[in-house]
Amino acid sequence: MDTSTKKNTFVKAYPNIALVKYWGKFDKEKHLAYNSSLSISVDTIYTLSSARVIDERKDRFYLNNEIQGEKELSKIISYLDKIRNIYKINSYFEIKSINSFPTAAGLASSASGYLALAKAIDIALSLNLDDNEISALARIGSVSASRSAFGGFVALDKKSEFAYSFHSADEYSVIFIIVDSKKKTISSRIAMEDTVNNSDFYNAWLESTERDFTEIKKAIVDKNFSKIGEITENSSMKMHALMLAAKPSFTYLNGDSLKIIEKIRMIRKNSIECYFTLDAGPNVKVLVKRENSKKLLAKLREIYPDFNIILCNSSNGYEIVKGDKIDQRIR
Ligand code: 2P0
Repeated sequence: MDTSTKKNTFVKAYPNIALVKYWGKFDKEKHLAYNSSLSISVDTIYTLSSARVIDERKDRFYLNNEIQGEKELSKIISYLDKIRNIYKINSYFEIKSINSFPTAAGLASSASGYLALAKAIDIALSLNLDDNEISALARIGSVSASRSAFGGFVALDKKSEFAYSFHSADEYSVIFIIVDSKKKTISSRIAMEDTVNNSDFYNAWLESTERDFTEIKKAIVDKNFSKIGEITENSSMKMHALMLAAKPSFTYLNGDSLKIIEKIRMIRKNSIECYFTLDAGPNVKVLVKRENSKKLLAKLREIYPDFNIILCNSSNGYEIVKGDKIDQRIR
């Protein structure tokens, strides 16, 4: 790709929502996960990123068209330092990113964000990495980002460097119920360290999660939605229980999260089969069969008129998009 083609080239990456959650790193430098995880990649909400080598000695980072100060920039710089170190290069970058949804609110923005960034760097440096290598490069930014390299159901084996596509997920949708779009006050990294070190349940988490991982794969292949949903809810509740039982105890859940969990159980019992999952934040994601997704969306919007509720189908992984129009949107 020559420089003129690269100029208008953007990476559009999508978040993924873990059904079997990853929680805890055994190698904090290399970002290798203690446990296996399995996610569904979603469409509709995305991060759009470009990277360009600049003739300066410091990186620049624009997020949603605003130049970022030291705090946000330092995270990007430490990621780019890792890349400079791996590829033994001395280049500095201007990174431009747009998130179509709230950043760092437990909505997997780091997954789409680091995947978009990894691929944008690959393009800027003409590294020609394959998707396994892109997955691994995104992982050193954020473990969950490695799963956004692929579409459908995606698996990441414990301690593995890259994720892999496990199965199509065309029959399923995820509805996001955004109860709070503020940035989380405790980062996932800190929360994970606290639970690994201070939760008596951590070993039980590791053992049961490998079982969940094996069983959900079977349920996906068997198209056993009830089993997929049962494992999904249990994995999420176990992860939050780890934090509730840490010393000191903390939680990402709030009153709205708990009320919505109850409501999803009621809807499941009375009308539409659907299952909840929550990540490092109070926002609720609901897994539903695609054939019922619009009906469930309408019902949830009627019940919760004040919350932003977004319907996503499963995505096919990241995309490369080109064009001056996008270039103008990202100034
Ligand atoms: C996951 N989460 O499997 C789990 C479940 C949130 C809850 O991975 O420290 O941004 O950068 O590896 O990947 C969110 O944390 O954390 C996450 P780091 P990441 O999706």
